Amino acid sequence: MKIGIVCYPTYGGSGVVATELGKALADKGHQVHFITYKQPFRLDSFHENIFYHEVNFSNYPLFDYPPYETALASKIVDIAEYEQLELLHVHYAIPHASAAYLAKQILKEKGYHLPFITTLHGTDITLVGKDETFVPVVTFSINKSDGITTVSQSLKDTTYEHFDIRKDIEVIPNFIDFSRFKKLDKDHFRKVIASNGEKIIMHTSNFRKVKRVDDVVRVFCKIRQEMPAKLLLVGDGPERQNIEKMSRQVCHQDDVHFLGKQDAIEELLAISDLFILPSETESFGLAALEAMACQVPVISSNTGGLPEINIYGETGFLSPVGDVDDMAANAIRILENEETLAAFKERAFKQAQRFSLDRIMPLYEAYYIRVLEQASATA
Ligand code: GMT
Repeated sequence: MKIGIVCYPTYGGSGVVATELGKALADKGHQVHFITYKQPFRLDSFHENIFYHEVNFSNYPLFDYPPYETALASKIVDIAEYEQLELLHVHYAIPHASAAYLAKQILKEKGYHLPFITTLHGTDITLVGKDETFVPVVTFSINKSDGITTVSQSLKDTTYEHFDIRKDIEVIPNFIDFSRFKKLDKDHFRKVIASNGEKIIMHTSNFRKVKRVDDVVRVFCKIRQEMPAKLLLVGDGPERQNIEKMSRQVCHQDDVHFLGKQDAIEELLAISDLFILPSETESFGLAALEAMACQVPVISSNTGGLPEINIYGETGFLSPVGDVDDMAANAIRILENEETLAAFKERAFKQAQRFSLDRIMPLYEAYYIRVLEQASATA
């Protein structure tokens, strides 16, 4: 199959999922064409079945807001015709779904049929999409998609709740590539960070308000009162400076490490004992699943799709959003006893296996075939 994939190429879950899916499809012999404004950061090596097409546009002084959507739609038209794409898969509705619809209509005028699937990832629905400004276009372009998927049941429910969607939505959860995310032996590294055997707590995110990284620091302070521990904060974003300031006031500076953006997350997870994800909303929580794949239990908020991956009392614990006392108490429950910790680690790993790439990728392939059949029947 010849598939076009549109996604955000930078750091962020939706771009990671789109890129890893494209790579897996290419491994299975499909020809995959990424269409984005920058090379996706996980597209880091040559593959005979993967092609990258950059969306570029000249920055004419009249454009206070560069018309990316128009440039993207034009690029899709060009690549679809030239490469004879059979299907387009766009990740994150805004503005990819409306650009895909526009491209489809232009191609239709030329007698070319290009069905498209929209995968909703979370903030395109929960935060940005619900902004009144976007509602008409998001609703229209989701309804015009030939196939719609969400990454969790929770996101499917939220989409129906907040948008007037008249089509079926397929839930296809995010996945883990176990050839990359596995327990690695990094004991030497652990000794550098926690030379006195301290427990290592980790959080990774894009440091946006929705991630509530300040709660991570508060929970850590409470854990630190009970046992020696270190906190690794991985990632960068708008809230980082505030969090750094706050942590200097409330924690001992040697205990909290701000590591910035890191590519080799699996190496840091290899030395971690606990992962904290206290987000306000989280449609899936890929970061938590990556932790579990590396045998790290998760303390999370009880929101969005998180209960679909983090199982209470088995792979970690879930607390109401903002309840740092409960999160800290649960963290201590897991960490204070080595046997308990080992049992949580093992169960976290087992649960992550349910989301292996080998299990989830065929769901996408089967869905592609179904959508293509339906679309050609109605074309
Ligand atoms: O806000 C983010 O965390 C980034 C965002 C994205 O689209 O890059 O993540 C969303 O999609 C991820 C991949 O499907 C999910 O794992 C995240 O839960 C989701 N983020 C939120 O819902 C806040």
